[in-house]
Amino acid sequence: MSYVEEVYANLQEKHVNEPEFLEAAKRVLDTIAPAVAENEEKYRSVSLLERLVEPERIVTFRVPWVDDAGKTQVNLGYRVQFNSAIGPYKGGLRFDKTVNQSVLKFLGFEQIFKNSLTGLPIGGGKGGSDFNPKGRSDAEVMRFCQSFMTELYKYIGANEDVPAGDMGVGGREIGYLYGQYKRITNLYEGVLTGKGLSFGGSLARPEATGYGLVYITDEMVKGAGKELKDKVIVVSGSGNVAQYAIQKAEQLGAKVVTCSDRNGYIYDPDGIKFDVVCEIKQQHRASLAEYVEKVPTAQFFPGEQPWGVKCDIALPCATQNEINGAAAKKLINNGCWCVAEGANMPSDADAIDAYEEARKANGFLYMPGKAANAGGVATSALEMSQNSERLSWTFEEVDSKLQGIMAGIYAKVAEAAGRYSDKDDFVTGANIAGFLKVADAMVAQGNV
Ligand code: NDP
Ligand code: 2IT
Repeated sequence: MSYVEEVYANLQEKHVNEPEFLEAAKRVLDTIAPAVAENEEKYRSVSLLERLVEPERIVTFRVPWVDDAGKTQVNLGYRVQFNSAIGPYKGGLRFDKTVNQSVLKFLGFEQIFKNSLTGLPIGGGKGGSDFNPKGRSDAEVMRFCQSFMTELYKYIGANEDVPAGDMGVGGREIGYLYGQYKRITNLYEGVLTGKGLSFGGSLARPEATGYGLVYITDEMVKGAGKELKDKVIVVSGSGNVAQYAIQKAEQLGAKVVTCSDRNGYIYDPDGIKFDVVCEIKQQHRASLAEYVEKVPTAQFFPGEQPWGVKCDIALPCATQNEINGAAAKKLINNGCWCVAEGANMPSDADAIDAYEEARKANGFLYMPGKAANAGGVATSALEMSQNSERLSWTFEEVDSKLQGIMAGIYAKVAEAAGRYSDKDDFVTGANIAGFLKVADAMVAQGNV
């Protein structure tokens, strides 16, 4: 058995009830094997991989809060502090009923390599709760956030662990969390990112994940001698990442014809209207079914996903495992030649096998989430820099840094792909380029 196989076998035995985490760990371990082999003796002697796959710390706590009817509700809260070799733990908080330790460990593990790829000094972490914000009033969300932070504040800090948003956590939740942190600690510090502009947030952070996704897609498409202009794009999701991916893709001359939510998907042959999606999702917090009331030429397909729609490029921006093998084949058979992931791990193992087959046959382009959606966390790190120097940069300054970072990630990923596999094997490229920096720092810092 090779070193990576041994480590995975032990992990599988130990965490048999954590399927999402095991899936993420297996994918990374399988693809970094050639880089591990180059240094196997060294890595084995310091148990590098055995340490890499276990979080430095996980905190779990109960979150009691009182709903509008006066009843006490109890949720679970978590923070997975996975790896601090290259910087303070950094990663989002997810509030969704599907949250559990396995999901947060998978997200935290991915975050280590994503954050490394940005080139900025941020370690990997993730947290959240099984709290379901759907249908809750503002006052309920505030009370929940205050209770959550009343426990979490003990474990975080501007130089220790800096959470941000993820699914179900946007500007509103970050505001309530920040207020409670400040009240308890008396500190006005950059302990959270994605803050409002009036209290230390960065311009362009809300846009950053979606914009960054389109910037790196543009790089990848250009690298293959093509262009984004006039291409038809299918987007899933209609939250933070999807909204700004739609806006930037349209600004660059592509046409986005779908977006989706838990209720179904919208097909708008004239191009999805960014303003309408934002109004429904940011202001009304409602179902996308409303879209057809405002744009009668569009169609709503309840309970369905958009992967059967003919397109050039697919940008999955909703959730993990939203594209299975059959969906991936449908995309490819309909002429799709490029997938870039706005969500974390939206393609399951069978889907990735289908992309890989298409890559070898016809140069299918696939950029995995840890590279493609790194623009959000990279801009969070830029928010941390602004907070530290107590200055605010202009939108143009942040956006131009984001573009540079995404171009840099593409270059790093393509370089590692060419060195360790085929030049367009961006899965291997992203995992190895992310891994090498973390491995180097872990070896240098000794057995901690
Ligand atoms: P939001 O909560 O803003 O939006 C999530 C969107 O996905 C919503 O439209 C939601 O539908 C939809 N969705 C969620 N679960 C499902 C499901 N099971 N089936 C169908 N649709 C679903 O989250 P974000 O946009 O922030 O996050 C989306 C993805 O991007 C996540 O994987 C997240 O981890 C990842 N990501 C986010 C970053 C960020 O900066 N926010 C950075 C990097 C990655 P509905 O409207 O009905 O709830
Ligand atoms: O998955 C992610 O990279 C995020 N949710 C963003 C994390 C951050 O710290 O901005």
